[in-house]
Amino acid sequence: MSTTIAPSRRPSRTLSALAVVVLLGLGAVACGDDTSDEVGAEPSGEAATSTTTSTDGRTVEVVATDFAFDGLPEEVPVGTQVTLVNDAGRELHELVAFRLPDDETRTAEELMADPSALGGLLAGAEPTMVLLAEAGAPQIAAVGDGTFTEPGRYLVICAIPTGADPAEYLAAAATSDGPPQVEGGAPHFAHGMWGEVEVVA
Ligand SMILES: [Cu+2]
Repeated sequence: MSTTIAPSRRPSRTLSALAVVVLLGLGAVACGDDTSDEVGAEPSGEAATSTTTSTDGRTVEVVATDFAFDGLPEEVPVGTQVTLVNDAGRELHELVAFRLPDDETRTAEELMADPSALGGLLAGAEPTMVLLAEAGAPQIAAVGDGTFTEPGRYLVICAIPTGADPAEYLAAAATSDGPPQVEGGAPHFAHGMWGEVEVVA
């Protein structure tokens, strides 16, 4: 179950921690599959959001690029709804948010720099939000609807395997309970596609 990402570029200890995170992300996608069609067809968010942040401060458009989240705010009020737009040429991207435990003092930067700590933290953790988007296509809300409903610090990552075929990945995620068996390299967060958001009451 740890063979879904290419092992050639990373030490095995790092790889196993990354694999844990990838598995978590993929599992979330599979579980939320049955709601994806309705959300993907929901048009109302497009007219309501501007290129960055709407005037009410309650909706935020995050643009996924290769490999970063543009427009991801450092701090938002609780109730803020995020939408994901994929502005990359080809890669599938996702926005997966994990609420960090209240007693977790390490920053996202510190966690991302220590794969074993990251793996330990996220093992058994459920993401509160999973949004996916193919390039130029409406987002798929696989977990939640993009709304941060609870105050706290959130780690945001994209764990899509680099180079994975978007259609193949989504099809595999929709038809399996486990991780999709698709070709791909290291998860996008290994290239820096991650961030931290503080949600305040
Ligand atoms: Cu990505």
